[in-house]
Amino acid sequence: MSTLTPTLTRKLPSHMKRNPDISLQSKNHIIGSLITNSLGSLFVALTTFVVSAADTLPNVVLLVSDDQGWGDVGYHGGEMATPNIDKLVKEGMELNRFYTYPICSTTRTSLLTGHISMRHKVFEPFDTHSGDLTLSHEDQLMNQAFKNAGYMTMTAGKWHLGHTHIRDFPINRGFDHTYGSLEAFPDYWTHNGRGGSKDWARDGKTVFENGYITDLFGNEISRLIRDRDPSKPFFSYVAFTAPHAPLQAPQEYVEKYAHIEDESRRVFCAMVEVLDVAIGNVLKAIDDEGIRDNTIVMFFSDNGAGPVGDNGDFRGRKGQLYEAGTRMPAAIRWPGKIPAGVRSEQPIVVYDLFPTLVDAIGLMTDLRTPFDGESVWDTLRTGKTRPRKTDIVIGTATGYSVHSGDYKLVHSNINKNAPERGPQELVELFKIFEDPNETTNVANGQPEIVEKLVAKHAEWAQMISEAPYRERAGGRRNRTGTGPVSQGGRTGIDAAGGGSGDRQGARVGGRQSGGPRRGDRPPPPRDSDGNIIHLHETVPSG
Ligand SMILES: [Ca+2]
Repeated sequence: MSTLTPTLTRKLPSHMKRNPDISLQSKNHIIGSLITNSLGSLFVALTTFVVSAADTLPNVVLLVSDDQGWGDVGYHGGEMATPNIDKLVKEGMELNRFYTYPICSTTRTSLLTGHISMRHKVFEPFDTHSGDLTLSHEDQLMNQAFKNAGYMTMTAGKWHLGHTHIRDFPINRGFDHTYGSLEAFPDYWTHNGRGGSKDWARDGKTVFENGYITDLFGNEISRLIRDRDPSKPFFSYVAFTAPHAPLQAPQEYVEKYAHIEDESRRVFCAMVEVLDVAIGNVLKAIDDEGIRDNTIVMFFSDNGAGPVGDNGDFRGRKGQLYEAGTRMPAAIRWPGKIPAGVRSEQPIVVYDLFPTLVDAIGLMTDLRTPFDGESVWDTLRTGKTRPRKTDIVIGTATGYSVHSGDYKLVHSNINKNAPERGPQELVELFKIFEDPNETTNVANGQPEIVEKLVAKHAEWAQMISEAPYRERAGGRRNRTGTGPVSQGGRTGIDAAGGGSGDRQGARVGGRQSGGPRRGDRPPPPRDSDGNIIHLHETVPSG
């Protein structure tokens, strides 16, 4: 394929050179006219045509970690071993300014829709209080676009984009193969979800397996890659739960970090290392299948770390709009297409990925709402930076941030449904390239910039101001330490506490898993054994 374009453009009439949409049939016709020129041309043209016809669309593998902070990777000086992630960064392009939303479900919504999460009324994690919230059924998801293009689509990991209504389950959202949990943070050993019952399924059917979740996700995707129909390209979305709470890890990995005094951090580091091993497992499957050169692999964390993780010197933490919550370790590899060993300083946001992949691969989409993001494929091909065409807009249920040129605006506490005695509305402006740690608010000195950005993004502020608001009282699945536990033939460690809750203070008074939790939406449907039902036909009537 790579030699086809030069061959054509060298000899094409000028009006055709300008037409990037030239069809294969047209190319064939043109080749037909070119081959009469000489025997040499004949050989070149036939060879290149055969290569282009046999060429296949690239596979895509998205490796997403959960609450892994900026400093929780080896290549950023992290204290845990992540040789596979580090190698991926070297073999691909390091994305040094890659932004996500500061919370799981909002990042995942933006990733799969190519839209600003607020557009779909997703401001917070999908959980017991999410009401009838659903990932948009109005618009095509990224994986659906790949499926329509003939890709085999697979996902392993946590879904966290709807667990109450069957229509929202991943098996009904355009994935040929699904594996893992519907909810956010199943137990790493028992695979039990909220309420203490099984939340673990393959292709929509509950399965009972032994094993540590992170290993299982890596194994599943590796197996699917090895067993795939090689005549079809594949799209793989791997949504690891590590190193999100509950803090649990295999003992042999925890022992490698015995020098770390804090038990929670010790287990967290072990969780990240097992994550890295699982990523290595997937990358090995790609290599063993001989498809490395035709596979786009992207790695990133879904949001910044909670208190057990390491967000480097960045301000804030998970759940917040400051850089610690949103600027993530990330890399992308596509040998021969994306220059290796380059660090890109191009600001990229998670909802750019869908339009970027569409652009890079030439996918057709069927969107009702245009992308909010922009293709950054031109910058990935070259490693060069350029001014963005669109601002980066990131939001939560209480505020939003805007990256625009040299500036970052953070507009906080604008939800009208928040208690009056809560934090007061706040506008901050940072020169984000000069001041990446957001130490100096320059809003007072630059009122015209603030005014312009606030006015420009009033639509999002309006949505956030009217969003449902809820206090996050109590903890989130902080588990009490139980010492070594034997699960799935492997000895593991549960660390005390360590839940990386979404809000500062949410960890106080953590509850044990297993008890019922009050909420304003029904719990997931369950079968007679209490397992969460993943398939439509097994839902009890009524
Ligand atoms: Ca997360």
